[in-house]
Amino acid sequence: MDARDLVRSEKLVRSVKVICTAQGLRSLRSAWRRRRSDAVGLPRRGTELARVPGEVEGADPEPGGGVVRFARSSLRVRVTTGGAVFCGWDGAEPEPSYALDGPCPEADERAELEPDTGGGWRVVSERVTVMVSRTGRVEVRTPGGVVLRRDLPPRWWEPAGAPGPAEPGAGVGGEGARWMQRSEVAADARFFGLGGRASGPRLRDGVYRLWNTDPGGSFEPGDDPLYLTMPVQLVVADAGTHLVFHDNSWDGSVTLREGEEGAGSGHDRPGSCRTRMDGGPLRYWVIVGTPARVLHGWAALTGAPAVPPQWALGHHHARWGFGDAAEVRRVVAGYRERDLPLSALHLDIDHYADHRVFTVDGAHFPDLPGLAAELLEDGVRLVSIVDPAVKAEPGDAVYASGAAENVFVRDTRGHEVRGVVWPGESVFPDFTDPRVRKWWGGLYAERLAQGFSGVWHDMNEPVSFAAFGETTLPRSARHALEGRGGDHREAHNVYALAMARAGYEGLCELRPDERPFLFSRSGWAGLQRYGGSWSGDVATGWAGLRASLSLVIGLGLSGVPYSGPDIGGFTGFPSPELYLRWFQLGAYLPLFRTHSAISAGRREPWEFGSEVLEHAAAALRERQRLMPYFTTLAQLAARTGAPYVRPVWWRTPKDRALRDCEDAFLLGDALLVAPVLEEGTRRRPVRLPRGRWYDTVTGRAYDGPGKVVLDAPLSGIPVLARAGSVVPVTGPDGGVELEVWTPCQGRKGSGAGTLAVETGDGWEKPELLRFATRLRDGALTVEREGGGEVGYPVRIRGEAPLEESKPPRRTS
Ligand code: NBV
Repeated sequence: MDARDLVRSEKLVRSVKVICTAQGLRSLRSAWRRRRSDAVGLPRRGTELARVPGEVEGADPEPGGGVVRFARSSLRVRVTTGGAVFCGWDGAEPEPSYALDGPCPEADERAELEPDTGGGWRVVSERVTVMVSRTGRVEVRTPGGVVLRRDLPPRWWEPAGAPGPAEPGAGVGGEGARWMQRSEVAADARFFGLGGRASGPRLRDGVYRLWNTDPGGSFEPGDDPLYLTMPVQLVVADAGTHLVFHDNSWDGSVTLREGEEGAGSGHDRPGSCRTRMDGGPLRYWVIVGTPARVLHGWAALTGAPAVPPQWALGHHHARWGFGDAAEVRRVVAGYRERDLPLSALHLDIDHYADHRVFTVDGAHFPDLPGLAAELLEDGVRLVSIVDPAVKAEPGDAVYASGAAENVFVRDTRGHEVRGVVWPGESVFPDFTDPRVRKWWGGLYAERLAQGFSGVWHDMNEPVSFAAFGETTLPRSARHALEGRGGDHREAHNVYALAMARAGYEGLCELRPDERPFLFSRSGWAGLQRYGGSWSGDVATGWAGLRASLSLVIGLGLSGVPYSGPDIGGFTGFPSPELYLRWFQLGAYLPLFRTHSAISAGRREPWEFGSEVLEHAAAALRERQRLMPYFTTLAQLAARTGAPYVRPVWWRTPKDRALRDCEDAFLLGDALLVAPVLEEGTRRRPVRLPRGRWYDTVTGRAYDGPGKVVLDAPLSGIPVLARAGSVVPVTGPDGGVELEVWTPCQGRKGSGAGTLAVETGDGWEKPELLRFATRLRDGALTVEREGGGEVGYPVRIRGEAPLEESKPPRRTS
């Protein structure tokens, strides 16, 4: 029996135990109910007819491109002002969309539809050319004519007698057809993204399902799908980088196959990607450019990432199972007495009365507002878990108010859909209804009154326990879908996104002077507008540690830059070494949070012996020191879409060795972090992008591209700084200082860095100060771009000290 079998049989034993309890019986009943409602509520898939577009018949120009007509379909191509290209089959338009932030971007009037040789059509624009063949093959090319992506003619399977392709918008919000499209990319291309995936960040050959799923128990690399899927992929190849987003929230899958290069024979096998959807429109966006440009374009389309309040960039501590206020006080005192910085403490479902959302267990937490105020004196904020399920009981105040307002999801017969979650039999608000979002947002007033400073959305895939079948709502459950109407097949993947919107907008209204702090387990394209995410229930083990890094990088490349793992893993008992390595990685990730399950071991840094405590304390202090850098990265993410945590190929996507490197990352532009992901490692190879890099502990210089082997003692993981970079840090007196890493000598001897001048946790947009560094004839200068005083103390690091002509010592 291998480890996976063991986990499976443990899960089986658990389900048997669960079924023998009252809650178990409820989940058995609920699973039957779900099966029954789908049996009557879902249309039967009878005879289906397959369709392909057929031969081209003509084209009609429109601003930004036009519509190419085929015998059995049509394709709209529209280049928009930011350079993003929209392709919509069968009359699909960019709107309505859950992903887009506000109205669709304007068409780029300069892009025009022109006839092409061979009966096809093309749209030429500044950054991209789209070629449409006679049979509906679409090629996206660089302005130089290199093909980045070739989408083969799609295929639909539609119920006989369903709305035909001639009906504009068929399939948007309606029954529509299943469809499949195969695409080809360069043989050397690598795939990234698709939301939070445990095996990545490079997405290898396999089928990746698009259906937000609680894996149950915990997950490891290989478990797929997880809580937060989204149909957005980033494809990185020598010829260029592009992003493709299928704006469709139905259940589906993406099958990826990396290409093969013909070892000089010239016969390359292209990489391929097959996207299948169970319904909904076939419409997609393509954005072409450098990784930075592409992510910028993606944020322009789907919204700027919310900037977390400053305190949310510090250390958070959580646990499912803090028994009472006294335990919370003890934990916070433990941090204080050991002089360990702590920004926030999270209360899980056990602080609720009988697990009911928006309540407090008064016996164990008799004066929560008082506790919150007391902790705040120590600079510690309280964050509350918020689950979407509401106990279906007339005496429950939230249920009563929701029932009166008619906010809960109903089945096809008009009855409330009942599921089972922590409080027992529960109902689910329909967040796809603006009216319901407003109602739900108002409920956060209770959380604020209890003294909470932020919220943590959980179980919002949404989960409803089931003894068999899917642990979610019936697919036939009805949803408002912004007034269009539809069912759970279309609403499932956007449920958490809409819940995040409800929470975010509620908090903005209730506390207008402060930026909300919200992070959510599930979500979809656009989640970043409202907050971040976290890894969910990652299994404790070295594999889980690796998976948690993959998730953070993948989410960042999918547009959600703020996330982090449960440090130490959600389940079980990490060894002191594993805990420490997880902690050291977590200190460089946006959400820096220790957390664990109720049955798991403790995660306080002092629980693992004095050596771990000493090194964890050092990691905490380093995080504190880097706070101005993290604040700056949060602002840059909001303005440019660039994630804080970037793959090592971010600036050099043509470096193939870097494209395959998954065990290190760039934190902003300046730092390269190489965590320890294997037991017993005390030295590790680090692949460097081009340029000079300094070991931040020894100050030694290394020149990339190439591989170096660096010490990784228990006291700290390797972190390198880019030559010439300016890293804003907290100085010894508590003020901001600029850490300048000596640029290279000579022509290439320059660098830069940014500081976002902190303005508090309100909405004021901080000024961004940019600094340039230069080393000429041994003299290092630091200047503020645009003139003016540097205004901050400067500390030179690296091997060539100020005013010395000695070039930095080279090592390889
Ligand atoms: O609320 C309890 C847990 C929570 O601690 C965890 O972080 C979530 O991912 N929650 C899941 C529900 C229970 C999972 C077994």
